[in-house]
Amino acid sequence: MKAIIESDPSTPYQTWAQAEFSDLSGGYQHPDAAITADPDGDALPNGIEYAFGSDPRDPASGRGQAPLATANGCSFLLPSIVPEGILLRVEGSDNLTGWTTHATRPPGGPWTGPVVLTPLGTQTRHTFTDPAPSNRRFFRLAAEEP
Ligand SMILES: [Ca+2]
Repeated sequence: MKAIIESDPSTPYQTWAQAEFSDLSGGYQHPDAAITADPDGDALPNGIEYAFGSDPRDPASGRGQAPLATANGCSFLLPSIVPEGILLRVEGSDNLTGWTTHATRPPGGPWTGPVVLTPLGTQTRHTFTDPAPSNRRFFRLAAEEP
């Protein structure tokens, strides 16, 4: 016997996921609706799709968010308005296994360090200097529900 427990979404992310994945069994509770899932395979997890307002089921909708290397660091396209209930982090690594948080933006708050993000022109692309430069560095933008 299999029991299906349904409940209403209770967070802003869950409400968004329910709308995006309502056709799947369980809606926002379906594995494809998880904040770290990437059902369209575009390498942007649902939390980032939510933050940028892109379509989590259309791999063409989220183009342009990839970090770009600069001389001493990296630049990111960041959402100008972060939706409710999501925390964003810019993270760096030299081995893809251990990640260090460089900057954090809580819901409704500004970006905080230790690394300073500097807006470039449009206010959506930000650049920063790598605090631990080496021959090989990786950066990512992560999203989670706080
Ligand atoms: Ca995706």
